[in-house]
Amino acid sequence: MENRAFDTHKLGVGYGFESHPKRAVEMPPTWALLVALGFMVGAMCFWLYIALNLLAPTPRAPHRSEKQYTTILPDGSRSEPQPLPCWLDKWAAEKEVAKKEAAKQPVSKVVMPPQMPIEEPELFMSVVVPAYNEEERLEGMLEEAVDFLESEYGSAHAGEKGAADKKGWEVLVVSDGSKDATVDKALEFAKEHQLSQHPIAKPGPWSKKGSANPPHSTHIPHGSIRVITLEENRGKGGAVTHGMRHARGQYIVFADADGASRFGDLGKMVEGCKKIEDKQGRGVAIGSRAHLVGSEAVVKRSKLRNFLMHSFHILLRIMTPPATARIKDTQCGFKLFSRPTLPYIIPYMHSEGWIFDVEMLMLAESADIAMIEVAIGWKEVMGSKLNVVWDSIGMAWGLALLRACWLLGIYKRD
Ligand SMILES: Nc1nc2c(ncn2[C@@H]2O[C@H](COP(=O)(O)OP(=O)(O)OP(=O)(O)O)[C@@H](O)[C@H]2O)c(=O)[nH]1
Ligand SMILES: [Mg+2]
Repeated sequence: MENRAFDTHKLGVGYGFESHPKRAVEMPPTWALLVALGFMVGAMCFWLYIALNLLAPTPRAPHRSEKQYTTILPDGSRSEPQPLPCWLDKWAAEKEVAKKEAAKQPVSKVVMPPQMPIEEPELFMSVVVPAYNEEERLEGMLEEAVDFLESEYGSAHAGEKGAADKKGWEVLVVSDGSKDATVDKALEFAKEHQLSQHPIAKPGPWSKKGSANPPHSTHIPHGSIRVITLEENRGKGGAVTHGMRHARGQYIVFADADGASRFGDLGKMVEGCKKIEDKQGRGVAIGSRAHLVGSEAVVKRSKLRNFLMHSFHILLRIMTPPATARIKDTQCGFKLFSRPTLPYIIPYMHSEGWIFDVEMLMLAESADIAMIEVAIGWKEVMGSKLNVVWDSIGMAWGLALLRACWLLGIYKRD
C-alpha cells in the first residue's frame, strides 16, 4: 500500500513544524471520498426537494363570493349573486364516497374507474373568458362570440337540455380582480343584446356602419352571459381553471378577452376534436397560429418578442413530454376540451399564470388524451397585458418548476 503520509521534516526547518510532534496526515481512501460525495449529492437532492415543495405553486381555494355569478334578468335588471353550479365539487364528493366504499370491499372486488365521470352537460358550448382589466377590449370579443354562438348553437331555451342536439351555449366571463369596469361592461353588453330589452338589434363597435344587415347585432337569450368576479387577481391560468370548474357545456372552450382569435373557427375546432375523441369521448383541440409564422402579423411584432417566442419553443421541446413537445403553438388563447376530458385535467391544475396551457396539455398527455392542433384565424389586437421580458422569464421558471414537481411526485393524481 502506498504510504500517503508526508513528513513535515521534509518541508525544512523554520516553518514552525519542528515544535510539534511528527504526525502522519492520512489522505482518505477513495471509497470514503465516494461516500462523502454521495452524501453531498443526497443532501442537495433533499434540500432541492424541500425547496421545490416550498416553491411549488398551490392554487388558493375560491372565496365564497367567487362561487357565485351575476347575470341580466328578463326585465333587464342585474340579478342578485346566484350560486354557480360546480361539477368539480360534486365529482370530488362522489369520488370520496366511492373510495370509502372501495375500502370496505375485499381487494379483489375493488374496481375503481381511472376517473369518475362528471355530471351530464346541460348545453352544448361553454365559453370561458378570462378578463383582467378588459373594459376596452371585451365588448368587441363578445360581439364576435355571441354572433357565432347564437347562429350555430342558439335556440335551446332556459332549462332545456340541448347538448345532445348541439344546442345551447353560455359565456362565463371571469373578471380576475379587475380594477376597471370589466364587470359592468360585460353586464351592459348582455343587457343591450337581450331580446326582451331590445327588439331592434343594436349594432356593436365592430359592425360596419350603414350596413342593411349589420353583423354583430345578435339577440341573445337572457342568462346566457354569466359574470364571475374573483376578489383578487390570480392570473390567467387561475381564472380559466376557475371558469372551467363551473362550465355546463358538452364542449368547453377558453378564449382571450381581446378577441384576437377568429371566433368563427370554433366550428373547425369542434370538428377536429370529434375526429380524435376516444371511446370515452375525451379529446382536446388546440387553436394554432403556427401557420401564420412568417406572416405580416407575426413579422410586425418586435424582434425581441419573436426571439423570446422562439427561445421559449426550444425550451418547451426540451422540457416537455413528447406529445406536448410536438404542439407548435402551446400559448394560443383558444383551446377546446370535450366534457369527459375535464376530470382528467381541471382537478390537478396548479399553474395560475401564463404557463397554465402547458400544464393542461401535459396533464392531457399523461392521461393518454388525444390532442389536435387546428389552424385558426388571428389578428393582433392592441392592449396586450403581456410584459414580454418578465413574463418570458416567469414562464421559463414556471415550466421548470412544473416539470420538476410532476417528475418528483410533488404533484400527483390521487
Ligand atoms: N385572469 C387573468 N387574465 C389575464 C391576466 N392578464 C391577462 N389576462 C387575460 O389573458 C388574456 C390574454 O391577454 P393578452 O394581454 O391579450 O396577452 P396574450 O394574448 O397572451 O398576448 P398578446 O399576443 O400580446 O395579445 C386576456 O383575456 C386577458 O384579459 C391576468 O393577470 N389575469
Ligand atoms: Mg392577446
